[in-house]
Amino acid sequence: MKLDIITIFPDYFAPLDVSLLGKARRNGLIEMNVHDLRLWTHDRHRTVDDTPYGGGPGMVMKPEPWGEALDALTPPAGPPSTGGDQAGGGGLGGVVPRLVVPTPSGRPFTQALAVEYAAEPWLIFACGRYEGIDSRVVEEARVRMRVDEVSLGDFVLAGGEVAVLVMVEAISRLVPGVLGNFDSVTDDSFAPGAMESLLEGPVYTKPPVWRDRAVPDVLLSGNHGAIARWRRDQALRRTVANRPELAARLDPGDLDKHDRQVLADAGFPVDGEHMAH
Ligand code: 6GU
Repeated sequence: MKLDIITIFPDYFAPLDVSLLGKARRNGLIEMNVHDLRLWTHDRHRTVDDTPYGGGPGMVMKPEPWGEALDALTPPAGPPSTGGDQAGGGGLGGVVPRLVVPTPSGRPFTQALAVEYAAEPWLIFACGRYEGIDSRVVEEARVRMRVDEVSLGDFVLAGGEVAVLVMVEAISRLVPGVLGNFDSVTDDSFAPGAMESLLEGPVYTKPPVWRDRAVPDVLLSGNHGAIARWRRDQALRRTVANRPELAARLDPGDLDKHDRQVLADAGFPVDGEHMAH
């Protein structure tokens, strides 16, 4: 998989060399390139922003550097090239990249979207700053490639860089070979196809007693059925406490009698057809 990141702050992406991502990069599992948007400016001050039409606070990113950056990274429009893999500046054979634009006005970034992105051969991330990028950039890019404006949640960051780090980490760990242990992906709380979104319960390791606090006996019992049941109880309780809207979406058909008792004890009774609340 190939990832291109366009930003006015390439230094933000130093963490891509660390830990899991650094290893995936060094192993060649993921090719990541960070590009300074100012390379595609031509004035003395390397200007990337200007005042918004219609007035209002802050600044807007100018379209020209973005247009040139995307042109430079992507194959030219038109019939498929016959010139082999290197045709089209930076192109990846006949592959068209998918463009991801982080913005608080975007569609939610979810585990399902991370799974989708992890299956793409080529992603380009366009990090906006200030009040955002001139809208014509996304409009024009859509003519040539799939474009998603994506948000991490209902809060506002100062720019897209940190959001892209978050997305790249979520995506990369889903690329086959990046994580050692494939189960840690399929067990994810929000793994699509898990059908049931339960938060993970608490975890413990040695020593068995720490500062007078013992690890729950059941986890040391060797009784795998009892352990699985206990973990599910904890997951149900934590989901009700921290994410009642997820608990409300549980399919009653997936809940056995014991589940219903645990939910009722947590103040979240199941009414048969639909969840209460
Ligand atoms: Cl993707 N970008 C910015 N700037 N702020 C955000 C965000 C993205 N997601 C939540 N807040």
